[in-house]
Amino acid sequence: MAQVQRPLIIQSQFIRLCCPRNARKTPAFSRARHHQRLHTSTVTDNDIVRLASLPLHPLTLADLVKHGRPPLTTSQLLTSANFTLSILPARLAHRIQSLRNLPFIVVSNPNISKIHSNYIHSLSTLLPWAEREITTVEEEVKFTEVMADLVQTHSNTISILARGFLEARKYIGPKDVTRFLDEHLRARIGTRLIAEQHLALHFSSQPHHDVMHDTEEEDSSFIGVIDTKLRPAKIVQHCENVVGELCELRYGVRPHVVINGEPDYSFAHVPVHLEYIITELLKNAFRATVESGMEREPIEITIAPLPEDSIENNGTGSGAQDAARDIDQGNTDIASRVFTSKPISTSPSSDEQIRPLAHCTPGVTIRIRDRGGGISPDVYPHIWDYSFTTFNEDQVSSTLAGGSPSKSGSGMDALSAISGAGGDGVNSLAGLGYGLPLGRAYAEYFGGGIAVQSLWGWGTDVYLSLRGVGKIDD
Ligand code: ADP
Ligand code: K
Ligand code: MG
Repeated sequence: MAQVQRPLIIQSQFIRLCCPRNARKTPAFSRARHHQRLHTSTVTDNDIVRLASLPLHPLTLADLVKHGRPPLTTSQLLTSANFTLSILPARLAHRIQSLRNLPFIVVSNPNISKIHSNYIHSLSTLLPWAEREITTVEEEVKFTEVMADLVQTHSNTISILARGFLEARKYIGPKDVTRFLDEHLRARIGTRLIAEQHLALHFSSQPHHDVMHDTEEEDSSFIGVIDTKLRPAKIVQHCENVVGELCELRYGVRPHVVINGEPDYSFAHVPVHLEYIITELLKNAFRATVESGMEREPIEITIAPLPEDSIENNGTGSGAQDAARDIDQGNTDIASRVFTSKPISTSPSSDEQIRPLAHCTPGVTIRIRDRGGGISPDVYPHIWDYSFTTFNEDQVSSTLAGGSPSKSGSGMDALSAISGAGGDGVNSLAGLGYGLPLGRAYAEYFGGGIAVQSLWGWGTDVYLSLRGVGKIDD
């Protein structure tokens, strides 16, 4: 039986990717865990109300790259640390308040309250640092430990929340859960990005950094968590291997992937975001293809860059998010939305969205086309709800036995997806029901989007649009 290759994105995903292996053994990292209970102060309700009333800093992409290309000088690192510190407490306080606004019986669920206490813990760890400046290298190292702890503490959030909301599903409806999670998980994307950017900048600026990279090329293309020369085709190939092994483990077969369009295209983006999204979309395509007995049909992936001048010419035209919604609502104007030079939206719709740099690379649309039978009209309206899934064990066995699949969504399948090795449903092919909505949250974070179009009885086309996160001057 095939060995499951663990996806890159599991726990501490950014750290693993951005910080070389040896860096993770540095004192800052190994001490971080032990430090966590030491320098904390208790957060009062007043602190939370005060911090949550502060305006959220509208984060820009420029903020992420403004400290320069690694290795940073000491003063650049201090600036990065102070910038990070100036942003995080208010963001954590907002999350705490939003958790507290859930119905009491829901917050009382042990899993949801675990997440609440994680946030209280993180804010307590940060408070002693707030309202002062980090001025020495030693302080910066300590602060980096705090950031490493923060990222680590929140690494299992998704599986814990998923379990919590499943257990509390009698008391809160799916639309309310989706509303909460959409806001919460989008905010979490931003908060992690800020913390992980500082971590990555710190570690890639250490003197021992050079010897740990395999190639110089890899060294030069990263600014913290952003890869300025990210090739989507490379991510697709990696994800195809990971998902293919999961698929083989589950069904004994795997479909193959054909990449066409412009496989050499590269742009500036956050690799782990792209990896998460592509993994989830491939899981869906693989599962549908095998369950409808079409595993001999390839899954076709087209990499279609947007024309270079599409951003400059755009005005305020509709973006990929609008396109995604239009397609959801049955608007058939896909060709003009997705395939032409119609730009991706340039105006962020929420605080959580990072604004691109002034000079954007236009970005790319990746189409994932499968022959897996499409999505039935009764399922289609629910696919963006967190926890909604048509996956269940009966369906798998009846399909494999040649019976007709039953559509249902019992929470038990989601629970088993969460309990699977790796947590967060990462090592399951399906069942958590988070793939599409969370994938879309990642895509929309930088002004992109996901549109799903189903040809019921035939197959599904998924359009993932991503804009370049900025042209970064060398
Ligand atoms: P999960 O995969 O855990 O069920 P998702 O959010 O990824 O959760 O997908 C939700 C549902 O949307 C799936 O259960 C499936 O019914 C449907 N779906 C998504 N992608 C496809 C596809 N390519 N073909 C057929 N159905 C799909
Ligand atoms: K879903
Ligand atoms: Mg899925």
